[in-house]
Amino acid sequence: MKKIFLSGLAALLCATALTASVSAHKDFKSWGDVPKTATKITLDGKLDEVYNEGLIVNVNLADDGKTGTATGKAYFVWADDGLYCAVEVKDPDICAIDESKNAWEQDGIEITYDWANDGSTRHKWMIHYDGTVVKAGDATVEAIEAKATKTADSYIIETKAALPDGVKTGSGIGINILIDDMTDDNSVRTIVRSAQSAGAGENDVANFDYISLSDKEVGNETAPAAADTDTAAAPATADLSVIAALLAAASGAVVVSKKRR
Ligand SMILES: [Ca+2]
Ligand SMILES: [Ca+2]
Repeated sequence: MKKIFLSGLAALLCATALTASVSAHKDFKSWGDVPKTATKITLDGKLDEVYNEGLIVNVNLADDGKTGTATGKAYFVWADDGLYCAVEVKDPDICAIDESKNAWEQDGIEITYDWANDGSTRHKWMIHYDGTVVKAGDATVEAIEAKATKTADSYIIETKAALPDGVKTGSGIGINILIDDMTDDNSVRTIVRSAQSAGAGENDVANFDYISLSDKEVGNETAPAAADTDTAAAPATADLSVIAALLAAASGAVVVSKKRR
């Protein structure tokens, strides 16, 4: 009787776990809040300092059974002039661009935004490691700017997408990011995903989770040292109290040493 109860309980727990994992993307979970940058981003294919204060997402889950080993990190911040996404990719085998192949069969990244966050539109761009932009779905090439830099075994693609009307603080934006990692002389394609988009597919925006444009501000320059002149009296007061404290401590120390004798 007890055995039956326990196996029933185990089955129930399994069923609950399965339901949770299958329905993950239907629940439209947030990847996190994207802060607004007060420091202007330079769109040059290099990581501005302020990206370290942005929303950062690992893109490192490769398709099983493929030869690609690329991993990446996506950084998001936003400003009034657009949503910035920079992806730094470590790819030990960057293959030459092959124009005879499809846009998704080149080393590079894919970014998809569903600006309304309702699964109705698919603004997707495939951006090769050299910064070439190829649009897909409802996207236009003009809607995104991309710059890229490359080293022997890594590249950074920095993008700025203009915010459509109505997208503002508090807006959710359906999101998918992946890396196309070509290997074996550009013949094998490995898709590398983030944990958040694993299982969401490449094009089914109805399954995508989202990011949120936060009112949290980052990158603010620290206030200039005007306090030095405006509050000149304050340090003097502080100095006196520090001296008083030191004197008190010193006299205390004398008392203690007397007691120890
Ligand atoms: Ca930059
Ligand atoms: Ca590659």
